[in-house]
Amino acid sequence: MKHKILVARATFPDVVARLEQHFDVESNQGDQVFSPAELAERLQGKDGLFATLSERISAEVIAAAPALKAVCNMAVGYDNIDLAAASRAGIKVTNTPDVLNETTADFAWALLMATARRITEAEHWLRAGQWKKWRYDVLLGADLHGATLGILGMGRIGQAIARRSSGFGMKVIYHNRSRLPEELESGANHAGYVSKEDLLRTADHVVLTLPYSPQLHHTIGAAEIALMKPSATLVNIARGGIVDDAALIAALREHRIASAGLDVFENEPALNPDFLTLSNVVLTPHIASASEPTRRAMANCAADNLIAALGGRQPPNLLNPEANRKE
Ligand code: 8YV
Repeated sequence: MKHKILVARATFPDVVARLEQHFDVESNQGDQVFSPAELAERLQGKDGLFATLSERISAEVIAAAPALKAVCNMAVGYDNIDLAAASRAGIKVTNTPDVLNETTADFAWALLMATARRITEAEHWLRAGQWKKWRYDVLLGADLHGATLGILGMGRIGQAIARRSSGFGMKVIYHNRSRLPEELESGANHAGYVSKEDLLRTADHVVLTLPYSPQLHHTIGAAEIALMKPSATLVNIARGGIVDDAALIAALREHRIASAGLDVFENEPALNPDFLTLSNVVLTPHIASASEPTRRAMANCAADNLIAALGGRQPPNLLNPEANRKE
């Protein structure tokens, strides 16, 4: 008999069709966002879950889904899943690393450039009919070339961002939980390791690419923003909650830093409405990985993991090998 799975959100129809070759699939192509109670109900009798970051797989949801054996997230981040509770319940958890590195790094640059050179603000100004004459000081921004780029969180995506900086002749500094091996620092990343404080003090542009965990909640708050240059740009493509949004809004309003480019927010998609009142932010709806080929690769990666996990094989991107085997 085929294993039963739930595909929690709409995804590429061909990926659903692929899953249907292996499983008895309940798919949510209507794209309803399930409440935790609805999710728990849908998981009754399900062996596997194809999840996205919108599904909170809490200890309660796990306890309510005794048949569940695998949760395969279509995301590299997995802060939506209580990994310890899943491991205790013998549930294998997987993510989708690597397939999104380059696309996400491209987007970090798009957001950084739009923010430093005030592209969104300029377009709004133009559309509002304010472009009446040339002026020497209209919409002056910050340079990227020759500037110092600070990358906080130097994992695979951080390194892909660093590699792109050489064309701009930038100096790259980074801070990470652990320092990169010498050959990675001096090679294509050409990045120097500094403390978080030195990074914030020295960088002209700060890009955040660190994964979220409760220990990293509000890694950037009022005190950290106070270390940054008044001319600095802050870009967050990591996760909501890494930045204290209220503190950032206050700093942007008072021009304590120049600008911010944000793809992720606390409580997204219900972002703090005060962001909408500021002209020195570029706001995007969590789309850093959203190129057609990459989102498709992520969906297929999650499907590969699910097929392996329920097929009795080691899933390629297993996050919790400690999960006791559950038959
Ligand atoms: C996804 C992301 O779009 O992979 C991640 O961790 O944040 C994004 O690439 C999102 O998480 C989809 O679930």
